[in-house]
Amino acid sequence: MERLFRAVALIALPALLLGASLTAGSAEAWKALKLKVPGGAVTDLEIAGGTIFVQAGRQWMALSACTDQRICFTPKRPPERARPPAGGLADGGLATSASGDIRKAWFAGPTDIYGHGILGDRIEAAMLVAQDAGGTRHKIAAGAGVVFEDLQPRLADLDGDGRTEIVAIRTFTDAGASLAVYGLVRGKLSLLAQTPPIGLPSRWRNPSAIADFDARPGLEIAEVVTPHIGGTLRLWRFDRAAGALEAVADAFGFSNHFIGSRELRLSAAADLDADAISELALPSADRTALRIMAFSAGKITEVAAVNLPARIDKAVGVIAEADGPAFVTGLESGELVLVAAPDSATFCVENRDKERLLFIAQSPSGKRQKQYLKPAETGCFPRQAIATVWVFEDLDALEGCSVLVPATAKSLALQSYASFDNCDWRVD
Ligand SMILES: [Ca+2]
Ligand SMILES: [Ca+2]
Ligand SMILES: [Ca+2]
Repeated sequence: MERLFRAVALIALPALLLGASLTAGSAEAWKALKLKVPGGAVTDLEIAGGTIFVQAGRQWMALSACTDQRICFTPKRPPERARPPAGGLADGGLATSASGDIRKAWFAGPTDIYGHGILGDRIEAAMLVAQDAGGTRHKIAAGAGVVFEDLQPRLADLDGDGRTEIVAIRTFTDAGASLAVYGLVRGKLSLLAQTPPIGLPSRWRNPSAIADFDARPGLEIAEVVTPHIGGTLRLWRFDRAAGALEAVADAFGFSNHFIGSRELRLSAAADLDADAISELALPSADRTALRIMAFSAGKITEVAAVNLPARIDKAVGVIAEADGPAFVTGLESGELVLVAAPDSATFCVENRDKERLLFIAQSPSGKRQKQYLKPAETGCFPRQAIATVWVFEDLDALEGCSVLVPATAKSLALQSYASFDNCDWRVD
């Protein structure tokens, strides 16, 4: 390699900077890329303040998008998870909001009246507590024969009126789970709207995300109904005046939880195409694929379904790459995967010459990756790792060709090879 790159350095480099045309991305699918994690198998994944943290070999690391390896790992512990005050659910979380009339919410009043036991233990909550902007606490009971089969309330201003709504799973011990919305009404914590329960005991549901999933004002609630037995993805719209949740759309074949787990975040919303409307990533029913779904005109459509080497068992996080958001999640196998759109995923080079040739991709900082490509063969490299592509007849060749790859380029083809930098390249 030493010899090769010394030789390369001698080549005159009038590297043709070809005018790149921004053609539409190819029909290439979204991809899962296995991330090489320092420390090996990932044992835990946490998301805090928009940052994804993973634990491997007892070491916690924060993930960030970076140029050469795509994802960089920095030793760092996630902040301690906020817990409810005394009397709160022991394994519950504390929800906080920076604005609105309700600033904190948590579940309290542990009870064992419901034996479903799918959230880590057989203890659920009998009480919802909210703390308002003035620091006053307000309580409401789940009701007779009813529990909050949930770990942490979700705070959001669903209808954009400046008042905070609380979204919780309210389960009837004889009829299963319903999705409920609470809020302050004249200073009193009140049930504002709820869906019908599923209809059978031991039937649960898990919210996936609260975001603007359609072009209409307000945030919608995306949830998975019966995630353990072949779940339905359902979108709900909150109507405060009508005191109702209105079902907007349905799709089948999802899961965002497995029995016994306290991790409820097996899904994430992100605006993937920069149209200010969120898309949703969540596992398939058997959790061996990450499905990316979009909502429009009352319909749910699949943007992509990315197969994974093992089942998802950790939270799904969003990471902002240069070309747009991508998803990171952990698998039962201890693997960590990045699920990314084709544009941000890879940059592919096609060999249209009639000889087998050696292609070397060089990153902005000088890191190199090589691949031999046969005639008509295409090789792909991580997109952000490409600044220059070289081609040689073989590793011992003294001269070859190079081309600078503009940041806007989608793909590259070598039309024909000729030594001394006389190659014919095509950049798209
Ligand atoms: Ca509101
Ligand atoms: Ca909306
Ligand atoms: Ca969008």
